[in-house]
Amino acid sequence: MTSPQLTLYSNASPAGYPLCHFVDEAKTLSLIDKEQKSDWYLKINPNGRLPTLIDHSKGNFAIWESSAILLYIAQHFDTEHKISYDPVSEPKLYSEQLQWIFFAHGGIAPTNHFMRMAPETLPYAVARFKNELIRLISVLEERLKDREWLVGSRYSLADIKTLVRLIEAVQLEPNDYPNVQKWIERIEARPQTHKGLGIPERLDVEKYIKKPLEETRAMGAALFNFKNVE
Ligand SMILES: N[C@@H](CCC(=O)N[C@@H](CS)C(=O)NCC(=O)O)C(=O)O
Repeated sequence: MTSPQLTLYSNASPAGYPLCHFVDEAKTLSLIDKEQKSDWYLKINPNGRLPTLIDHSKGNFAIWESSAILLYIAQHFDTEHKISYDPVSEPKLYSEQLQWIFFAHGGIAPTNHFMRMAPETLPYAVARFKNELIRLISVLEERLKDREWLVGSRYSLADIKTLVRLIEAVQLEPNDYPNVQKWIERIEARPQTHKGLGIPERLDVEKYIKKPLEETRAMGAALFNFKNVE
């Protein structure tokens, strides 16, 4: 599935990790140096964020938005559908796969900011997103009660996308969610996934989840300049 045709501009982030095991060349950009806002990068990604994929085999075609990249890689490089579902021969499973990818991208991903990165604790915002995250994880717990993978009977893009967005699920005790916990272990045990979670640096899911607030807050300030408006 890997191909020298692809270059991924990424970093150690939940948007980037699901993509890393599919590409031969992963280039890390420095957020501290604001490389994602440089002129050359904005030409390939007008949104000025990581990740971006370049497909050299198609005239250096650029794809941005992590879930769009994931689907692009599957469409062109997972033609045997080892880790994705086929829209033509498996339309219902393909649709379910999309549903869970959107659930993770639009639902889980935005819950992180006020709980972990904001420079001050805003009680309403923290409660709102923490409750929402707990609700979303409960949806996963229920979904996984009698199945190994989120969609169908095999590991797919839906699993990796959702797992990596979950790393932001701070302060949640894994024991409260045994089905989710076992599913995380199943995903991490897959050699390809394990490899991908090591690029550009090893993602330790458990450790990331338990990162103290001071650390994630400092990260938000350093990388994204999150601060109060004066
Ligand atoms: N919806 C986008 C979000 C991408 C995103 O937020 N990327 C972060 C990665 S840490 C980033 O580039 N942040 C830098 C910035 O905000 O300038 C996606 O999924 O690709």
